[in-house]
Amino acid sequence: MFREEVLQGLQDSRKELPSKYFYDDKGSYLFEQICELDEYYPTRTELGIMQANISEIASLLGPQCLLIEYGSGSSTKTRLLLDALQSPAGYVPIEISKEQLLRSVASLTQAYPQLEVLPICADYTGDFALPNPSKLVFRRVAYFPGSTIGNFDREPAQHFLRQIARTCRGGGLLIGVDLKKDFNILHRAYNDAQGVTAQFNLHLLERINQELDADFQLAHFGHYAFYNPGQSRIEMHLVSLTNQVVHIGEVEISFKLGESIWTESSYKYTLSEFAQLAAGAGLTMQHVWTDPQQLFSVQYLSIA
Ligand code: AVI
Repeated sequence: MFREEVLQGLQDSRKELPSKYFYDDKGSYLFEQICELDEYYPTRTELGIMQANISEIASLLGPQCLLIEYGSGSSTKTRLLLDALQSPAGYVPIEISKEQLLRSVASLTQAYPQLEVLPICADYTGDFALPNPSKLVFRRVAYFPGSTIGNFDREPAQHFLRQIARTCRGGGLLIGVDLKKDFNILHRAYNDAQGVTAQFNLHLLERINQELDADFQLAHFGHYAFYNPGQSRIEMHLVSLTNQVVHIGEVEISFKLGESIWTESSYKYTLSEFAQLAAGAGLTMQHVWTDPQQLFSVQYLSIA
């Protein structure tokens, strides 16, 4: 799958690579470093919103809810919710990395001995069967923090929300959504002074070298991220700094000087734009929490 998607993406007239491939061990580590940067406001802002409003959030989710986390990673943010929820019926972390899933399940079961943890090792955008907890479920609630929804183009984002709506019929979705703001704040967040985001972006080429027998020279590509206001998204690219030919196994890919590989989009929404997107997928905005500067939002949407 990785090889096919990489070759297909690089043989297109507009070269692109799927951003989901950033997250191998080193990529996940670099992303954690990004989350700690002064310039990268989303992580700490979302955490602050959650901390400030956790009792209200927990009471909206209600007692005996089955919490289903899409792309649970290390489940660190989830602990805040698990601490506050009233007798949760269970926790279903969905994570593609088996090692990460096993690690987080082990530490969660230790920290929450009463909680039934029902892990699913899968790509959360695909199909999976939801396990049945032994406790009575009053409401299924999907949890999708981090504004990862911003990394989906609009149509796939709506498709994914529709999938959540099917899984959690009669329940809801708790989601982190990054908001539109001053372009300069956005620009800094994706062009940090230490160059960690550049390293994260370039690591995709390193991963292709390691896993697909390729010979990308990282010094021959440059990190380029900007806000595209017409499309309401940050676009992240790797720009070829020279005319060059790269090999992926037997396949040759040529790059002209200045040609780019589009590696990620990160869409930013107004509250009403997101409410409209969600409504199209059958979700109704119930409550929105933001920070004082309105940089980020945590939203609870209900599903009929
Ligand atoms: C995971 N995702 C929400 C991040 C974002 O802000 O779009 C990924 C990222 N890319 C560069 N910096 C962070």
